[in-house]
Amino acid sequence: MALTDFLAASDITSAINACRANDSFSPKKFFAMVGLSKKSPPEIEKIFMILDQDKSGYIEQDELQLFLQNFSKGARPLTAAETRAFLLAGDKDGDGKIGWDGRVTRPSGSLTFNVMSLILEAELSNFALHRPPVNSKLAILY
Ligand SMILES: [Ca+2]
Repeated sequence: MALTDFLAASDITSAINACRANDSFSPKKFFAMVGLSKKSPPEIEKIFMILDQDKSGYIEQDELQLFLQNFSKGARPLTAAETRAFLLAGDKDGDGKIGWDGRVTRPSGSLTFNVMSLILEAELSNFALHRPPVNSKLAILY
């Protein structure tokens, strides 16, 4: 299974070209351009599994750094700053890696306000289709 099974090659090319310059990568913009924003949760889960190259169940920093190369082999690695920003946007529980279920398991006080709002924004888009378990921190927030 490859990402090109889910995404249009022309969209991938445009998205990769749009972030050619170092430090021009924005996860949100990239996801929109490549068509990921329009995918259903089961499709996104399959894509997640491709990005999780070592099948650890999480996308760790080294996998994030090579994120673009999943889409196009010749793409550049993300810079340290981009990798860190991406991790902050997607690491919903502050454990230093991005998980698929993304439940908030730490007290919200351990996260800065900015990170929290990014998390909530990301969670809100999932929430309609993926209701969190009643005992999760997230369920309390809602
Ligand atoms: Ca992994």
